Amino acid sequence: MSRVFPDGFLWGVATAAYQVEGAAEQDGRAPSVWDSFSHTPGMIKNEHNGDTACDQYNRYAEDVALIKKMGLGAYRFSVSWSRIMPSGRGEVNEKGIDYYRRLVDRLLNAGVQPWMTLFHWDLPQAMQDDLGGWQSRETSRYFADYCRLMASRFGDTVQNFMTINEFSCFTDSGYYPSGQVFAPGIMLDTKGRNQVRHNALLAHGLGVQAIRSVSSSARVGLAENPVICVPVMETEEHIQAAKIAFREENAHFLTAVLEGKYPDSYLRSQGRDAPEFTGDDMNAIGSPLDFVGVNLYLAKHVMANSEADSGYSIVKHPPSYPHMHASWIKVSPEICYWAPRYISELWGVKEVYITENGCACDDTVDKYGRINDTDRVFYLRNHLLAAHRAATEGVPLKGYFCWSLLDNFEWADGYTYRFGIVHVDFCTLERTPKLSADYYSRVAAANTVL
Ligand code: GBH
Repeated sequence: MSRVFPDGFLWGVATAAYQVEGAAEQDGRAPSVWDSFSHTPGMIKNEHNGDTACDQYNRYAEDVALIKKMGLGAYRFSVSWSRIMPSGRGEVNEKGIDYYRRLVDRLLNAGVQPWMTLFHWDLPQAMQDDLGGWQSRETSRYFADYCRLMASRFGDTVQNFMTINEFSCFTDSGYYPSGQVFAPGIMLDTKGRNQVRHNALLAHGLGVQAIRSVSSSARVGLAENPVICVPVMETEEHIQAAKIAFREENAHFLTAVLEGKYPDSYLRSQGRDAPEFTGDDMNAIGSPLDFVGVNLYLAKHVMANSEADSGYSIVKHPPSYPHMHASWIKVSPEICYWAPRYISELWGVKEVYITENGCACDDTVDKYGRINDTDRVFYLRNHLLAAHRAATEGVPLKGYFCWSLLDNFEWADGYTYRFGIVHVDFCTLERTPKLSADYYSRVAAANTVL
C-alpha cells in the first residue's frame, strides 16, 4: 500500500510565544496574564515560569537552522501581543515588531513558510487589569486593532495568519475551570463564561475582518481544538452519530464560527445563561476563512444511541485505555482522519490543516547522548497514517504541523512534560534533535509515512 501524500502536502512544526521565547523583560515587552499567573505561587508545577523558556527570542537563528536542516516547509509560531503593544492597545513597541521581522526574514531565507498565530493565550496583563480581559468586548475590539497592525506590517512577508489558538483554553480554563486552571484563573458563573466565550469568538471575527481590510493577499484561518468526536467503530450508524456529535459538541466555538450562528440547540440548552450578542457580531464571527486549522490530541468516542435525545452518547475512556506520558493524551490516531473529514463534510471547508499534533514523552538521554523516543515515533507514525488516509481519500487535508519543535514551557505543567522533537536542556538551553526529529524529517523529505 502506498503511503505517499499528495504533492505539495505541507510539513511543519509549531510553537507558541510564551512557551518558547523567554526574554520576558527584554526590549520593552510588558507582562501578559501568563507572566502574572506563572509567578503566582501554586499555579504551575514546581513554580516554573516562562521567563527564559527556550530563549528563542535570542536563539531564533539556531532554531530556524534546525527547521531548515530537517527540511521542513513551514514554521507555525505565535506573536506575543505585549511585545508588540505593551498595554495591548495604543503605543507600538517597534523593537517587538523588529524581532518578528528578523524571525520571518530568516525563515523565508531558509525556504520555510512563516505561519503566524496572533493569539496563543498571552493576553497583555494591562488588558486584564483595565478591562477585565475577555470579560469585555473592548478586548475583542482591541484585538482587531492589533491584528490590523500585524497584517499591515507583515502582509507582504507572511501569507498565512491564524487569529486565535484554541478558544477553550483561555476562556473555559481561564474563567470557568473544571480541570487544570489556566490564566487568568478566575471563576465566573455560567452566564459570565458564555459571554467570555462569545467575546473570544468576536475577537476572532473582528480580527479576520481587520486583516482583510489591510491585506488582500493574506490568507486567514484559526487553530482550534475541537471536541474530536470519532465513531466507536466504522459502521454507518456510528459514523453518522459521531458526525452529529461533532457539530453539537463544538456548538459554542467551531460550529458558531463556521455557520455564523449559534445552533438553536445550544442557545436553548443555555437558557437564561445564553450569551448576549448582535447580528453584526454573528456576521463577523462567520467571516469566511481561507483554511481551518485543528489541533488534535485525543478523541471522544461516540456511539449511536437511540435512547438519548441527541441520538448519540459519548463513551468515557475506560481506566485501562492507553495513554502517553501526559496521561490526558489517550492514544487515538483516528482523530487525524475524522476531524478533517467531518469538518469538510459538515461545513464544506476547502482547506484543513492539522496545526498541532504530538505528545509528551518521558525522554531519557542515553550514554551516547541520544534521545531515542521510540514512543513518540510510534505516536507520530500512527497519526500520520490516519492523516494519509484522509489526504488520499479526497478529504482536503493540506498539511500537518508537529507539536512541538522544542521541549518548552507546558503551561500549568511547567517544564515537566516534554513535547519537542528536539530536546532542550533547560540548564544550558542546548538543543539536541531526538530520534523523532530524524524520523519526521525523513517523512517530510519522502512525503511518505515511513
Ligand atoms: C495545546 O493545548 C496547546 O495549543 C499547546 O500550547 C500545548 O502545549 C499543547 O496543546 C500540548 O498540551 O491535565 O487532564 O486537566 C492542548 C489543550 C488543555 C490539553 C489542558 C491538556 C489539561 C488536561 N490542553 N489540558 S488535564
